[in-house]
Amino acid sequence: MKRYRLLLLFGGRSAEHDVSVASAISMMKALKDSDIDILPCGITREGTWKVGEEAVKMLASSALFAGDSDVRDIVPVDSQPRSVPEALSAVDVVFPLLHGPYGEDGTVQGFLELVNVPYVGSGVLGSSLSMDKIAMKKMFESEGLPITRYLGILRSDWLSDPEGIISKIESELEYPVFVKPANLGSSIGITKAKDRSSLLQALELASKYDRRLIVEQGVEARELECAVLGNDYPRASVVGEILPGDEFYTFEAKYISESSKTIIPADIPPSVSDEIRDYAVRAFKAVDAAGLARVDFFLTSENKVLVNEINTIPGFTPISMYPKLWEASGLSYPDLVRKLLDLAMERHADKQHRVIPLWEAS
Ligand code: G1L
Repeated sequence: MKRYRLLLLFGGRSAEHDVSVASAISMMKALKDSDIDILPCGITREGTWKVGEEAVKMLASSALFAGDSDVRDIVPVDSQPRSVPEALSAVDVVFPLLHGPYGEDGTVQGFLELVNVPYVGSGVLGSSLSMDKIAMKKMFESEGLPITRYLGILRSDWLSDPEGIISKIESELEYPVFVKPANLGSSIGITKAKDRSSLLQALELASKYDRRLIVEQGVEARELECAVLGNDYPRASVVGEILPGDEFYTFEAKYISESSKTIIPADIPPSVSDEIRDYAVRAFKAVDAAGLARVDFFLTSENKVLVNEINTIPGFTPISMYPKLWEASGLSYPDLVRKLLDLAMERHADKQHRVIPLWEAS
């Protein structure tokens, strides 16, 4: 089997910088004895790229893994690259463990395309379509997937005509509604609005984070998730259920606290599970995702399935939902990572293929 050299990109210019750093540490620990060699590459909050000793320092000073003394034991000290170009040319593939704007929105993917290095996960189109909740829903609608009612709103329109926006929302949706910045991966800036005054505050808050906002119809439903793995012929895992500890699945609940419990496989009828797995693959293809994605669903009390969203950069520590869903489907964490690296290489080769030199085309 091929021994991979992997550049693990972590940190980044995002609110989830610390989550990414902590996830990089747990990923490196989990792969310590595998046949995958990891070179860490940290991106500071300011956007500076660090390799070698400076990247290790970023890991060792992790806010969420405070006082983690064994970080230095898991990094191969010899043969550390001295520059980012040297690091990029020393590896087979990049794992961009980066969240939010400048991470999953396609910007890092665009950079990796430019330097022509294989990377794990979706490309520019799949990443940016999945990052913008309005664009994502439009793709789902055109694929005929069932989704909740929603309204896309431009911040400029909200600022120039707040009353008009409020009455539009109230005429098309019912309380409670969820108000979100269209473009943030996490739960930051999200509010559940129960009446007009909380809707006003919610729009005010969300508009601080993005120039595009989305208002979604709230639904009384169970929350189910399905993992998808593959490129052009993706496969769906078993379905899992989230039992929210908080009122809804917040940033805290998702990454930090233990308040959310998961049930794998979810206790649902086989027909519902089949339906969800079919929608998961169709959602993946609808946004042109690649490698991996987690697709999140609502299941109403009448067993109606709705696609909520696709996440092309799901939590990826060994205890996160995505790896756990594959674990339950028979794929271990190290095998999953190896599969993702294989898929990255396959997709890279597939792209080189499409380049027909002009002098050869007739
Ligand atoms: F590169 C992948 F595989 F596409 C990828 C990238 C990022 C998978 C998962 C993640 N996740 C994150 O970066 C995280 C911030 C959610 C931490 Cl695990």
